[in-house]
Amino acid sequence: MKSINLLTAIGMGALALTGCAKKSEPVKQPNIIFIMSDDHSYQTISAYSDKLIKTPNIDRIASGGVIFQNSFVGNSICGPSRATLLTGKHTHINGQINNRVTFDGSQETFPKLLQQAGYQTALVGKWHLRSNPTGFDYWNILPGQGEYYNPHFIEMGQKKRFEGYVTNLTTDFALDWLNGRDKTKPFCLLLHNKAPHRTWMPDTADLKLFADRQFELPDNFFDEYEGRQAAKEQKLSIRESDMDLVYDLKMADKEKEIVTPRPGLANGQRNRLKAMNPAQRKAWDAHYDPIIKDFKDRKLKGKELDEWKYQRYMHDYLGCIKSVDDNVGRVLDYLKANGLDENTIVVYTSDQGFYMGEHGWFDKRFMYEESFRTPLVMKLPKGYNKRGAVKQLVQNIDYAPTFLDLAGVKIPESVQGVSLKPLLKEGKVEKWRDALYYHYYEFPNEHMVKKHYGVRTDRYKLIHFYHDIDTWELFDLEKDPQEMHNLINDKAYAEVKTNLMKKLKELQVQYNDTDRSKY
Ligand code: SGN
Ligand code: CA
Repeated sequence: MKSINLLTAIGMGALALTGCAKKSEPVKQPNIIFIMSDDHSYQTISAYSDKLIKTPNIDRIASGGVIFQNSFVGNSICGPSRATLLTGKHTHINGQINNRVTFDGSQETFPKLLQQAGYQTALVGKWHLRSNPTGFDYWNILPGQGEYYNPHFIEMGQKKRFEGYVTNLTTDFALDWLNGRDKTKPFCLLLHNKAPHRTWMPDTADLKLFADRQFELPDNFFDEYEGRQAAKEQKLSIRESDMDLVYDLKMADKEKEIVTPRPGLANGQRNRLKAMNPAQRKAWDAHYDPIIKDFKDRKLKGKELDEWKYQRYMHDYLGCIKSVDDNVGRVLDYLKANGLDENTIVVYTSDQGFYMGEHGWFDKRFMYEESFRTPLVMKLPKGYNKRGAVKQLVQNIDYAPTFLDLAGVKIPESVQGVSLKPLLKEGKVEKWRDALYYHYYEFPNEHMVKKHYGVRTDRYKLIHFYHDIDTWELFDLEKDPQEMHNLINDKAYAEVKTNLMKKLKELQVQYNDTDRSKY
């Protein structure tokens, strides 16, 4: 075995380069594996907190490098986040302000620049940008949101259905590409999971994993949104029919006695079950049928029903994470077995954060912490010796310039993010940004989160909700990390407010977001 590994290693240009490098020197043109899941909250990664689940493989990435404690997105929703990843620009600049518009694939992106610098580039899994991917030597994407069971993939324009579970299949395709790639060139692989996106359908192997766990409700699960009008008027509540019993929580009883307000949704979930093969369906029903029966017998109401919904949600969401983590393990094992361990940076992140019942919610979109933040861990290649927590404020506009910088490619002037490279080496970083900018646009639409923009510093956050309302919110994150007390009219915070207003204006000028007439 050893000699085969050695032969493979010798065949690899990038590794050959490192072979000549001195011990502590960074690898020239490291390989890049960027794993991004869809809607994976930092609350459900044990490198951040093991209160809800253990994710040993994602944690392996963190322990081989760094864990960003203050990592954020610029617009907490899928398409916008992905366009920002590719361009290093906020969404009002790259045009992808919401999920409804089509990404302009003719613009400059980091995969295109890496290709020009000699990298092979590939994209596998969720894409959700409507136009065909550009800048990739190979792509194999899910159409739209993709399906969990027996999904279609579109491989370089050819649509085909595959039998199996989406997270396993996505990783299979990624590893197949790695195996077949031109081993004389460095590579950049984007592996984008569908999971754990709604409707949170775990693999049959993982259905029962959390069945016996009773999760504690978040302290602010029964939030009444005092002083926060936009929070009151959203439609992403677990406690309301926004979280549908049949669609989201799988109570698709055969008798069709459980009727929910949006029959279209229920039908959607029933159709998903019909698309399963007999073995998948058998395992599925063996798990859910007794839960459905018990649910019908108990006739829950009020807070008991709310709490039951929360438990069901957690069980299914966390079941999806288990498969994501297992598949991250497969990628790490592959790198190790193929001698790619030392010259590859492995990044794990999500397209945004997600609510695990905080404020009573699921979904994302708001600039409140749970969805504004996103997990970010990196296993670092040789020569990047920083380990443990990174505290600086970082944002998804920074990914593209970071990868370009690591590859030794000049970062275009028009890129709005900054390279994180200085944070990946030991030693003090003297100057760093002191505030982040955020802007969300998808209103009115599903979940009814109002348009808003805002600024966050280490300690404070200021948000302006606009369009059909005009409200401001100010939070002291040190005293009120759950963002329950809007201090906008609190005299004691008058000076803080003035400074934040000023900072917000500066950021809008810096990022060229002063003209809101077009939104
Ligand atoms: C779908 C979901 C929403 C979700 C959006 C955006 N509904 O519309 O709950 O907010 O995607 O998610 S579903 O009925 O289709 O599941 S995103 O991550 O793709 O931006
Ligand atoms: Ca998402």
